[in-house]
Amino acid sequence: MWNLKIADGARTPWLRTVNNHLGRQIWEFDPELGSPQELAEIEKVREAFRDNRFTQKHSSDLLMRIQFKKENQDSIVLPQVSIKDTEDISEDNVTTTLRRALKFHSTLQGSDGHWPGDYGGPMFLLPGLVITLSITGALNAILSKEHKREMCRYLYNHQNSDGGWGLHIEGASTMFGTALSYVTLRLLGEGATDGQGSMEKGRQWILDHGGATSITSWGKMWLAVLGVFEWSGNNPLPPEIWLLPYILPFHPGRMWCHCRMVYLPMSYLYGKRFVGPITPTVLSLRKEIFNVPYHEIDWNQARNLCAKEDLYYPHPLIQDILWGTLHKVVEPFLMNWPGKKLREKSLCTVMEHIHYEDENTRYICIGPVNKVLNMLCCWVEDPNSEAFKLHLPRLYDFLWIAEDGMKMQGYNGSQLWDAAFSVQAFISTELTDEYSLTLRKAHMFIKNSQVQDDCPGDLDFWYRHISKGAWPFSTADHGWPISDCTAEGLKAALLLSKLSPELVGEPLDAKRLYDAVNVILSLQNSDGGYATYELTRSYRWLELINPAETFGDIVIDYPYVECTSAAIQALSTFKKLYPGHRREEINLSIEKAAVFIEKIQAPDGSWYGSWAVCFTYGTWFGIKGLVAAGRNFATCSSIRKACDFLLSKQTASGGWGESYLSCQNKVYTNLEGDRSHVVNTGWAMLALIDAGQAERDAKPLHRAAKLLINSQEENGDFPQQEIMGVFNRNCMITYAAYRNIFPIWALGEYRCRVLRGR
Ligand code: LAN
Repeated sequence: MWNLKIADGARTPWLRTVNNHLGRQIWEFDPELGSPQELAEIEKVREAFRDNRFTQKHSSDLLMRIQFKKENQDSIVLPQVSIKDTEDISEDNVTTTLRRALKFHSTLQGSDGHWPGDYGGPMFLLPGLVITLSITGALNAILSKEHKREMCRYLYNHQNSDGGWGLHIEGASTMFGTALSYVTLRLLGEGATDGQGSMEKGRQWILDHGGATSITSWGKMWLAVLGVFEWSGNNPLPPEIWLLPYILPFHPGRMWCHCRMVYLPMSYLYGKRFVGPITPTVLSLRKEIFNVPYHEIDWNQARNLCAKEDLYYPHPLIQDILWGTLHKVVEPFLMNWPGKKLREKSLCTVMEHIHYEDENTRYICIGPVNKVLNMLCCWVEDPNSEAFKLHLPRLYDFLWIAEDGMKMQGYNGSQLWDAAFSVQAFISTELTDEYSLTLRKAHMFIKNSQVQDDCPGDLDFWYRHISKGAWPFSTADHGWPISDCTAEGLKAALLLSKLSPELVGEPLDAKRLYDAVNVILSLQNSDGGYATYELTRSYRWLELINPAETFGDIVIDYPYVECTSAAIQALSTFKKLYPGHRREEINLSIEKAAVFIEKIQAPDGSWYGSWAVCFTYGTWFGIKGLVAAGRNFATCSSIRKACDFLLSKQTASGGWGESYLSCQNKVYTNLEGDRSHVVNTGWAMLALIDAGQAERDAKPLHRAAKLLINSQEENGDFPQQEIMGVFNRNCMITYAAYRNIFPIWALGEYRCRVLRGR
């Protein structure tokens, strides 16, 4: 049986850590484990997922739940609450629902204090892992047959009924998703004909949509390293860009760190025109996924092909000219003497930056794409290197298993983020005395996950911002500082510091709180806004050279309503407790940030949220930021408009339900059938409560609360509905803990601020 291990790693010699692996969540297969009943239960949930896979595409993280249920067997659950349409909500109803929810959410907490969970969703990540492992010959060493079986299960489970695969689990089929998933299944050992017709259908989808020549640029790169695409069919990614002076607006050091860190190893592989070993499977794939014989493909034309299903950000003409010139004029020079000298030098520079990133993330790397690409580059540089060995065990940090199979996650988890939100949700209920053990553990986790040091060396040279005092999104070992994670971490730490240390443990040292404040202040842009990991370092027009057809807004780190609002909230909470510390700077910063938030509000009163779906999320942050900055419904027209906006989107069922299409199209879109979603409902309630809706007309809040209460399941859990996270406008990502966190938080505030009128 699969077994989730928490904060484990001490026995693996090639793992480094700054805090005893806190937050590490790894699935291991143990053939000895599991009673016949447990195994049967797992089989049952797998079958149920498969049977409903076209209607419920999101798994419910049931393998973890089954394991935790076993570990908490003795717990008694209060009886379920259900409120009829005509009935009013009593405080008892809410309190019982909350007790049930808090108890259940506590059983999902890991021994180290964090809430482990599924962070899957994107479909283009697993292929990167499997291609890299096949090339480096590490496939069988890293993936057991159980791993492979579960990965195949995952891929088959997420194949759309038309035979193709989407960019993410809920998306319509794309060439990027389909060609890479197909290739991955083949590399995992599946035949071109599988007996079920799934492989045939997948292949047919590829051929019907123009063949793999029309895959997106990232797909072209993966197929090229594998040996099923020619490098001459790729647009140039010259590593020499790293040698240019920083003053240039398109210097990679000025780009969004995710963009910079993905194109860094890609430029190494491109610069070397690296191709892995040509195996019989590779040769066969060359025949399977193209409409014309491989040697007859027009690779020059292929450079700019992209299936219409994949096209979210079409290349502007300037890119075609730019890539054409680089391809035809500059590359031939750099590939031959004397230009080759420059190429060699830039490859060395690129490799230095790769090693720096690897070392300073303990080989986790900033994200799942550069993780496997960096690992591949280390192997290309030296297959026997220590660096490659240090990379291998960290692959497991990205794998997660649920009833839909084993997936590659979008990060090494969302540990700190979920812990910080969970703490705020628990505290909102004012039932903290009863759940102090949960809070104490979470407090430990948060305290020990703060980043203690800046990266080594000259930060400017490595294009790095300060990290000391920041909180990461996942774990301290990952270590990249993020503005809103620092803010949410700080908020959680400050709220906990107000509770009795006997219940929740000693508060964080003031000095470390000051460090966090320092990070937050240092990340504010001159216009008052906050971007994600760094200051905004270049101009919006740089998006013109975004070569990734499937992603929007990736080239620079833009300011976001979420990050800006979180910074205001953290600073204003801090200043109430430490009014003397950097008072003027903090006041100024809060005011500038609030003005920025007002400025970016849409005319209809909403804010576009970039990191979850979408207007309900953004508007929650918009309102919350303005309120934290001291504005209110009476004094601030932005807040009034935002409330009108939210109220206008409440559905007949009393909740809110927003589709991921909102993100892509930037137009508010209800879920199909105007269904409501517990997470959207939670955000909208939190926003309205913060804006004082209870004093004006509490009816919309009662209706929403009733919906949440009636949605709770028998064991205290809430249902997993549609996928709620998003990035780069177009790709969805799972936040498995949100279904518990936001109903708790919203009902907590509802109980204390609406029913009790605090
Ligand atoms: C994340 C996850 C965390 C997220 C929040 C902190 C929630 C957000 O408020 C700010 C942005 C951030 C840090 C974020 C940015 C984009 C990420 C890193 C991700 C969604 C996780 C995965 C995604 C990353 C870009 C996926 C890899 C794919 C590429 C296109 C490089």
